[in-house]
Amino acid sequence: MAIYREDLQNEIEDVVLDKTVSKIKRQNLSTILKIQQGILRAVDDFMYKNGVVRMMPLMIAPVTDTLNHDVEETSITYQNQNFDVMKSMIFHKQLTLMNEGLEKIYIVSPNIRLERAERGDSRHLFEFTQIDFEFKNANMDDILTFIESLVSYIFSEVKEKYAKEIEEIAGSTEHLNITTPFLRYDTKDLEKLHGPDFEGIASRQATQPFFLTNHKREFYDAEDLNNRGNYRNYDLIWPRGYVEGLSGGEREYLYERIIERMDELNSDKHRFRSYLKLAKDGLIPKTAGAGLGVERMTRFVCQLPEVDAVTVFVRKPGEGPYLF
Ligand code: ASN
Repeated sequence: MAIYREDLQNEIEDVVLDKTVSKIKRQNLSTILKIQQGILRAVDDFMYKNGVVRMMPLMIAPVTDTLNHDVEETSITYQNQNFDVMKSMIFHKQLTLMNEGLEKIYIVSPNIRLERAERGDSRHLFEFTQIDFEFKNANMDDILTFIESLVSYIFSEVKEKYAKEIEEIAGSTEHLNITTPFLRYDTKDLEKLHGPDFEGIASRQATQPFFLTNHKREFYDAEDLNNRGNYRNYDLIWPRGYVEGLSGGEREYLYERIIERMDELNSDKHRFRSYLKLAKDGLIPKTAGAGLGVERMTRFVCQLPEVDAVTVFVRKPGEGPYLF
């Protein structure tokens, strides 16, 4: 008997539907979500205590993060204008700090990056949330110190309030015993030492979080003008093989510098014409900041190999069909 396309489609969807229901009903989900809530609560608490003002997230915008890698493009038309889904609020963070009364801001920011199926690995989701923050007149050292305090606070809070849940899911809370300052490595040095998989190797060897500085990537991350070809940006790397959990940088904010970086990276200047006008008028403030991946942090706290193991609904690239 011939199997019709539609029958096959139905059969596949039934299997996926069963998997979806099992994922929602799985035994450890409530524990994971409680721990994640503890993380977010600690973040809000820490930001509040440190005078970092919360703003609400945007989900669509005419310009958004150019990213350092290729994703599937999508466009939403609203009032005859093209909007992109929010890949990160980097430009919105910079512009918000034009306001004279604001020095430090953060957003619990949902981001959509329609990753290609090849990114269907243990650490990518095509939709995720980052704690995205930006400080006026800050430099790399200020931000790295802030991250150390933020992470220490979150871990000590969740250890205190959710020890039972973390032990249940991760077997212990030992991985949350961290000491600051975190070590700082330059990508160039680590690459010399370990070769192309330097981040993975260093993460697997480490038992403490560490910073990886100096990545050549998006035009908005500042180049080190005293050391051209090097960059004033950074990632926080989770130890025990959990790899990158945060990225950020000092920003380019001067018109000539932005143009130089955009030329280098072949960026679409027309798309950024309004941003460039502001830069030309000297209106983009000098800032630095970073974004901390919520699901990746939950994954580390819970010591789960897959980031998609912390989500309620499947958001792993290349795992379609997606039913919900
Ligand atoms: N949020 C990141 C930052 O502040 C940017 C990103 O998510 N690509 O640098």
